[in-house]
Amino acid sequence: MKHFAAFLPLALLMPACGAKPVEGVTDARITLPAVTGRPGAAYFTLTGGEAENRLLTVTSPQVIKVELHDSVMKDGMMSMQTIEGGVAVPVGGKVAFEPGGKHAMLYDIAPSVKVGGTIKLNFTYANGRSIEVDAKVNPPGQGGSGGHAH
Ligand SMILES: [Cu+2]
Repeated sequence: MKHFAAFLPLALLMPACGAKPVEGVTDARITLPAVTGRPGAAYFTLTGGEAENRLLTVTSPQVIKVELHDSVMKDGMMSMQTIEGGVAVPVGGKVAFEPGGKHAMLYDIAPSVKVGGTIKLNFTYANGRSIEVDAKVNPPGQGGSGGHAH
């Protein structure tokens, strides 16, 4: 009975229609740098599944190095911090990586990656799961590249 009682609040979080939350990545897109050689940025939404998970890394076969960053306001200036230890994805929740907030910084993007095309992004989670998505490639400046000057 003790275990059943502990499980109940979790069940109440589920949508009324009975649909189970699906862990995944939606709306993935990247913005190319305005100047070749500068980093680009990737944005996406993480959706939580039936168990809490944690996004650990984002990688791409077309990018040398990817870092997870958060944007923070400091002394009236927007600056970026590397996210340490990954990002928690709650059960059935959503975590948005978007301009002005969390993002993945893309260092050294392959020249074959062009506006209008796609780029492969791999999302690796704490439970060992890996999700590959094709992200849309947007031109520089679209989706707010402000605050990306490292
Ligand atoms: Cu950044």
